[in-house]
Amino acid sequence: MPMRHDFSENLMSLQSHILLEEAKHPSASGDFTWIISAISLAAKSIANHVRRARLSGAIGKFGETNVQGEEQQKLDVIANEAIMRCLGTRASVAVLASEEDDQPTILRRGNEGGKYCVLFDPLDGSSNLDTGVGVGTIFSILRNDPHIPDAQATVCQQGTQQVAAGYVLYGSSTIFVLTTGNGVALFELDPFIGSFLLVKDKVRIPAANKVYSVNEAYASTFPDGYQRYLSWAHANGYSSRYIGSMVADVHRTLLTGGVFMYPPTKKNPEGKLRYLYEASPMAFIMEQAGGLAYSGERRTLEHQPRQVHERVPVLLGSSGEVEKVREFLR
Ligand code: AHM
Ligand code: MG
Repeated sequence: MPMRHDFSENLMSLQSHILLEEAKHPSASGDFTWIISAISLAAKSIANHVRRARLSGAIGKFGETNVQGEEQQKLDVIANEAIMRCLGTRASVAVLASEEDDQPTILRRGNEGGKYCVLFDPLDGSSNLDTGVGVGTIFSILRNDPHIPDAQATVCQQGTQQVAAGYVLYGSSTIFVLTTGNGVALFELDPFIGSFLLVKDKVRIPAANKVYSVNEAYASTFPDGYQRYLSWAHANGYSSRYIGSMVADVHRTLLTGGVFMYPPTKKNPEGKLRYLYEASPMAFIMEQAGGLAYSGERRTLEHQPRQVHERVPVLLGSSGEVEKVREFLR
């Protein structure tokens, strides 16, 4: 009797997934596949460093502050280097912009080529590293306009212009979440074969879940609307979850629903999170999963940044929960 195989459960790597996506666009050149493969290589290297951080002495401060005035951890620097080294040699990358670097790095100008700009936060939530809490890499891919000579002006694009966005969560497992504007796909690193394997395609965020995620210690300095929302949530059976690592908090919100917020505070009147490589890619992922993302009155994706490290307020998550918060903000 011939053997029967179940092809519905075939293994699909991140690489194959991207190749399949590209095949849907007859004009695609494969450049994009190279970029995602570089990010995935960097992610595996970073995951390895994060997993062995204490054993290899990579825990703790690097001894310098970055352009945002934040103290760099050793692993911030290691992660930044890993991404720069993996992406720097790809011919399709024109500009790289990192949370850790003052100015974007121009790799190729004008007719030297380079179709894309890659913006990233190499290791978000790194102040949590010493305690073994999940941290992550966030990235956003934009098209490069070779006619704009200035790197900052090149990357200051609205979130709606993103070609792709994603994050890698270095948690109890290493998770790669990606959108290219055609839904959200979730991959998990199989450490034994060294590949990110597709776990779930077309991820959808639940429309509602009575959970909010915010640093409530700052609540007395939030604008009124947020304070009224929190009082309402307290009276209406809500639960709170806050890790203090955006990638981990957003990932939980994506899978189980609820709302994640970083409102304006007294210390950070514009909010703390950076637009181009934190708020905007996460907003793209949320919307592609059926959720919502706002920065103030405006959809986060419609915000026009003026500076590479610009900060915006963040409100994202389940459509029902985000709308509820917005009722209080009006
Ligand atoms: P970082 O990019 O310097 O790591 O800062 C961003 C992190 C986010 O991961 C997290 O959502 C936020 O800072 C937490 O800030 P706070 O400690 O003020 O709640
Ligand atoms: Mg960050």
